[in-house]
Amino acid sequence: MGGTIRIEMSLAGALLSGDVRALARAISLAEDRDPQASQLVAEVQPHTGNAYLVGLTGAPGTGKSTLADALVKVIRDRQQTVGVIAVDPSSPFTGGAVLGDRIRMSRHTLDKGVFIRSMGARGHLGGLAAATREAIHLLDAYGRDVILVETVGVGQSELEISTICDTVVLVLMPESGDAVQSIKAGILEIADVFVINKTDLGGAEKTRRLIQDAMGLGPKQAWRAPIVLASAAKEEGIAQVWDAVRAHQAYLTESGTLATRRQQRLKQEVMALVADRAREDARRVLDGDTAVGRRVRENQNGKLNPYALAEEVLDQRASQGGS
Ligand SMILES: Nc1nc2c(ncn2[C@@H]2O[C@H](COP(=O)(O)OP(=O)(O)OP(=O)(O)O)[C@@H](O)[C@H]2O)c(=O)[nH]1
Ligand SMILES: [Mg+2]
Repeated sequence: MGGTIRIEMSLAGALLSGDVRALARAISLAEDRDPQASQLVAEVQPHTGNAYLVGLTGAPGTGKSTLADALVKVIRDRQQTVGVIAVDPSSPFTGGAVLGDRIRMSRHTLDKGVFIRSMGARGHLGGLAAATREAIHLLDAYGRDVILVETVGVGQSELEISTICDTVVLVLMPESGDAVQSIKAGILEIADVFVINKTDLGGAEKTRRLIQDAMGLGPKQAWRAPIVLASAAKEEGIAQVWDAVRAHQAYLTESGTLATRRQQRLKQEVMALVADRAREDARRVLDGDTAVGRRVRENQNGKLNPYALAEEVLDQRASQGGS
């Protein structure tokens, strides 16, 4: 029909007008690391900044997806629209097809106030953080009141989530040892709200005391992260979880910390973009027909000085950038 190009050109407009297929397509472009996605984000940027971003993180299997599903219901009951992004670095799946999450969340599929999307690495290692940030901007511009971002707490991702979201909810479960692990790894500090999930299994009080004691050892904070006991599967304590998030939001707003957090976030995002670009440029210089590239490729004995080579690459970049 020859309509593809017209659709392409109006993708931003369609997204802003509330076309859910345009949103899904835009997020797929972000996931593919297609430059069109960055263009789109730039275009819709004036319409962003209204969504409240909530991160759900924690060890595998603690019930983050189940909690997200239960929270969606509470948020909808309170007349707010919501977008959910489930970030799964281990998944090569495309188009938001992490089946488990899909099925679990399927009761919301007919509700236009709910948009759920899984994001996998799609073979672009390291690109997932950038893709997630873009997806958040797109959902924000689309007009969602709340965006929930689920990340599995492995390695750095927990620390990263605090640079992406306004409120970080750390999901733990009783008797699993993950609370102890989190304490040891210094992860407690990133939590604005603790949720001890699966309280129906028992042992939650012990875990609560463990966290309380660990928190007591740390420096006094202006915001004392509350510990909420919940059972996502039984939908118990979920309203309390959401109330705790809203209380943290109120604290951030009244103390002026929200603005600082968002400045930090912008700074982090810019630094990440600069680092990505620099890495790409360096790769191009080293793989290209350049003196420094040739020397690295022809090197046999490993006796070249990497610092000097890095300087050369940076010089090369600077001279290329000037042309
Ligand atoms: N007993 C009990 N089981 C729960 C509760 N919440 C979640 N589960 C179960 O725990 C398992 C893991 O739940 P998910 O919601 O997939 O956990 P997750 O943290 O999203 O898992 P990953 O995304 O794989 O890290 C599922 O079998 C859930 O049914 C709860 O409150 N009580
Ligand atoms: Mg999950």
